[in-house]
Amino acid sequence: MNIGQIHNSYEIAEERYNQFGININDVIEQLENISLSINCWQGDDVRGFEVPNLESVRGDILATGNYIGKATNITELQADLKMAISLIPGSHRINLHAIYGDFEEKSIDRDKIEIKHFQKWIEWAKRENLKLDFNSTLFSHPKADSGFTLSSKSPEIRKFWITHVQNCREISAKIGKQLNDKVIHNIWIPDGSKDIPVDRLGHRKLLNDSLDEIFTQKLNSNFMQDALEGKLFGIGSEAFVVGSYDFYLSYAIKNNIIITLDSGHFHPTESIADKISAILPFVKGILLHISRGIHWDSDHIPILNDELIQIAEEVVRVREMNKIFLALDFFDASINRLAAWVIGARSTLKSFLYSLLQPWELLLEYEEQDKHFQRLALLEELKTLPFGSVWDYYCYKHDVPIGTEWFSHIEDYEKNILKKR
Ligand code: RNT
Ligand code: ZN
Repeated sequence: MNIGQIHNSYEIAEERYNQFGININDVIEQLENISLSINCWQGDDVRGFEVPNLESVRGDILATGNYIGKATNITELQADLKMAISLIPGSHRINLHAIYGDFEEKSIDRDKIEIKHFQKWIEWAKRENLKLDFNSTLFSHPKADSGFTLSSKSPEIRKFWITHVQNCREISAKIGKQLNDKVIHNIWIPDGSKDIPVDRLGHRKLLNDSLDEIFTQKLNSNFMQDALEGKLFGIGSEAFVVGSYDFYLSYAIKNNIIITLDSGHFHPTESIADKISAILPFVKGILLHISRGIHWDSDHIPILNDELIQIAEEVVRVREMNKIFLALDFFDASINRLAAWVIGARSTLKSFLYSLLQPWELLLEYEEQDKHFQRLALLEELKTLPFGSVWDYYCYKHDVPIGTEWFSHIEDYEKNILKKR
């Protein structure tokens, strides 16, 4: 696309949106403040760099596909991320999991990880001008094979995982200190059972106690904050999930902790968009895991569909960006993994741009005056306004490829680098 065309289309869009009282330059500024925490685990199908490299026996984390070129070490993953980020407009964060440390070919168990194992990431983040987030990893490990970690009935197993999470919290705070930033540390556990248990309460009491013990460790809240992520079911935990949404929402409210809402973690017709305004007044914050479930929590690449738009609209409408954090959470091993990041991130950013380009005051006025056909018709009208021209301009402004121009970057990288791995 030539630059003249981009400018012309942008000017037409400026006028069209102006007719509805929307200043697209202001909108672009707002979009620039939207930062996504990009999931490093899309780069290698959630395998990580531990020695030995263990697979989840339960399948709750299940990447299907065998596309060539997955990253096998930190250097490769950093190079892949750098390439993908260069095709995503705006400034974003990288979300790490504890299994992505620099373990130097040594077997370092989860209860032994330290900040030194993540120093390579910190130095890289400094060089690339990126911020980091962090996750404890309580899956793909023999001590998670029974199906229970923090809620296990075995005191040794619980102790092991409590130590792991405490190490991860400390690492998060140290990353935050070195990058002068507040790192979000997210906890998701696979705990649950395939079949109907008789002691749900017992496991939930143990999870409560383990979390209480974890949070007795006081860290500098300027550098890290915790988030808790529940789930409806997993493969291997169909009948019972200890850390359900009800459990964590209650715990998060009681203990002033961020709650994580993953768009794949609810009943298929239940949308996390509606939950935002319902719980935001009561929680410290909401971390969104943007994902796309097809029939189940399948972690497909997010696309610009109604569900994603509704989530972005609600985030924009509640107007409390300081309490809402955005992260991507998907893993597709059947497609070029860098392209997966680019598609997921660009679609998510598009959903925010689309939501920001709405005449909120006018829509509200219609609603409050019971002008319901006008509200519905205007929302429909917005769908065909030249939002794509604003998106193209946004990419141009941020010096990333416009439209399909990014394909060739990925194709070359695949040919020259991924195919040779
Ligand atoms: C699992 C959760 C969790 C993971 C990542 C890898 O169902 O969604 O967030 O996907 O931590
Ligand atoms: Zn998630």
